Amino acid sequence: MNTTKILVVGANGQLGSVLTQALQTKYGIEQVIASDLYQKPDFNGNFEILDGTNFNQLHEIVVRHGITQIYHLAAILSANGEKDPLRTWDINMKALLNVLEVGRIESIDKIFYPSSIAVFGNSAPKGICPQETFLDPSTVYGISKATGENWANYYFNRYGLDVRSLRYPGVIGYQSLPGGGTTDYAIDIFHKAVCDEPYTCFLAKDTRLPMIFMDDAIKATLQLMEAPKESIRTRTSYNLAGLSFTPEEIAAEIKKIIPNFAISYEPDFRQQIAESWPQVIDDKEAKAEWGWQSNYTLKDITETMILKLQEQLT
Ligand code: AKB
Repeated sequence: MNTTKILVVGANGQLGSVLTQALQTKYGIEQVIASDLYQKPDFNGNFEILDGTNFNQLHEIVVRHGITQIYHLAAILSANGEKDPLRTWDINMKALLNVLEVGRIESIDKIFYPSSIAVFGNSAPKGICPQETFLDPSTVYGISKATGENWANYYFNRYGLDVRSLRYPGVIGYQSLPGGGTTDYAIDIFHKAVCDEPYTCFLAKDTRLPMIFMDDAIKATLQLMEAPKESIRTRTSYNLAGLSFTPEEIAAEIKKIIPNFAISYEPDFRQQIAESWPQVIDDKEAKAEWGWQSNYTLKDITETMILKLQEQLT
């Protein structure tokens, strides 16, 4: 009998929507409860309206469905978060602490908490950034993620709660749209290219950032959550790398398929955020401890993004 019952908090988001489908495929549609502030009209499966900052609502849903695992994906991202820092802190932290507390009270088997490369700031190495380094985030989103990592570690050490976490780079996928991040340009650019429109990039052409293809991000998440408990030696959050590139490099790759594609650069406040992040991530702990291996090159990603978006948008 399948006893795993999963709650996805923030199932409407860029990663949440794709991860929900992957979990439905893996565990069966009845075993997954998606939740968010509202239900999308085309959603297929079990859904609960949930504001993650409301402890009682969360607790009631967890008890009623007999939830055994929680994937907590709801958060305000780096660029949007800067518009209202105190609200961002409040929402990001309250929702996480609610999930951890419910996890503790209801003896939840496993919790997934996404962290981000936004935990790194100007004191971390820009070149190749190791797992263990100084964390001085430049955004309130990054501060909330770095703090969240420490709370995850605390709940593991203090209560034995099995919380697992990845520091995602920018996630690139055709299935869903991002919302309010600094790495969003790497998805916007494909939407414009496929619609034969010019793209004005909000980052400078040589801004190198760590990214990962959606399929790899989902694979890493499922792999981490399936790994035997004893192999998870990092209880804050694992560095996770896919590849790193600049806007100029991705534009050049797009032009190989869409030669007329035109790009210009008008860096805004997000440039400063991007410059505070590392350019390349060292994920050797993830590779050694639970067998992580990334699969996609910039060429693979560009070809797949264009093909899939052409099917969807044209
Ligand atoms: C963002 O740009 O804020 C996110 C992230 C790197 O966590 N995509």
